[in-house]
Amino acid sequence: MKNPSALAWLGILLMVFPAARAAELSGPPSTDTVRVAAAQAAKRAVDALSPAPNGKEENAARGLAAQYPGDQGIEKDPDVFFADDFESGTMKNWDQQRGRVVMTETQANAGRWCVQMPMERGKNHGGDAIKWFMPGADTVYARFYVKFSPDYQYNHHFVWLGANQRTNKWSAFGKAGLKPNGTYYSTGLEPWFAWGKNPPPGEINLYTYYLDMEPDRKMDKYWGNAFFPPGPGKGTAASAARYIPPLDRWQCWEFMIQANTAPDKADGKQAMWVDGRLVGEFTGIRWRNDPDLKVNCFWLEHYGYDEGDPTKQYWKESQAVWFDDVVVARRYIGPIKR
Ligand SMILES: [Ca+2]
Repeated sequence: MKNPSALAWLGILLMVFPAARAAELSGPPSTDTVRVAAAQAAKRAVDALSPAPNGKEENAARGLAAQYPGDQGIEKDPDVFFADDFESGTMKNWDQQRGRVVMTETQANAGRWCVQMPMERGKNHGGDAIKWFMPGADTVYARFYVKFSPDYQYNHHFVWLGANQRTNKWSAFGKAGLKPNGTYYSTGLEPWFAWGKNPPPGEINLYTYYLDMEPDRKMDKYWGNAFFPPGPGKGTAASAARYIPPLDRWQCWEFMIQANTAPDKADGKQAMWVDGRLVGEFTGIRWRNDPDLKVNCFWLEHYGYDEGDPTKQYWKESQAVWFDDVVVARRYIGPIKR
C-alpha cells in the first residue's frame, strides 16, 4: 500500500486516530479559534521577517551532540532514547510509518540518506513516522534537521512529542477538541501561518495539550494552545518576536518538555531552539496530575490538505519537507558538531 488513495488514507487515519482526525475532518472550517483570537489580538504585528532567532545562543559545550562529532555514536549515549540519521536507507528504526514517506539519496543534511515527506493535493495528507520509548522520562528533548521545498506554503500539523500512559501507548492520540483528563499531554513544534500574516512556512510555535489548557469558549472545545516566542507566557501570533524559518535550506530544530514535579504544581516548562539558538522558553505549565505520566513518544509528521486544514486557500499541487539527523534524549542535544 505504497500510495493509498485519499479514501484509504482517511480510513487508516480514522482507525488509528479516531477522535483527533475525525474531529479535524468533520470540524468547522476554522477549528483553531484560540489561534484566531491570538492572531486578531496581534495588532502590533510587524511585516518584517525575523532575520534570525533572537534568543540567546546556547553554550555549544552544553549540547550532547558536541561530544559526538558528526553524531557518530550518539545513539549509544545513555541519555539518548532514539537516534536515526536514515543511513540505513530504510525506516526500520521506527515503530510505524504511514502515508508518503520516501527514502532519498539526494539532498541529505549529513551522510547519504534522508527522508522526504511530500504532500500532494487530492492524493494524500503527507506522511508520518512514530517512535515510542516507553516508559519515557519527565524531561525529553527532540532535535531534528528539516528542509522545506523552495516554493513551500503551509501545513496543518508537524513534529510532536507526547506523553502516553504506560499501559496505553495511544492515550495521547485522538484527543483533539477534548477536555484534558490527565491521561496524556503533548506539544508540537509547528510552523503557523497566522491566517496569512506569516509568510511560508509560518512562524514556529509550540502547539500544546496540557491539563490547564484554555478551551475555545465559543466552541466549547479544547484545541491545542499555541505558545509563541519569546515566552515565558503564551505570547501572540505574528508578533515582533516571531521567527520565520527559511525555505530551501537545512536547519536544526529542537524542542523540549519538562513535566511538572507534583500534581498541584504548575512548574513544568517547554522550549524550542533553531540552529542552537533559543527561540522560545515557556514556564508555569501544569502538564499532568499523575507523576507516572512521562514523555514517551516522538512523532515525525508532515500533515495537511485535510478537511480541517485552515491553510486551504494557500494549497498548491504539492509541497515537501525533508528530515534528517533525529535525536531524542534526556538533555539538550544541539546541532551536529561538524
Ligand atoms: Ca542522513
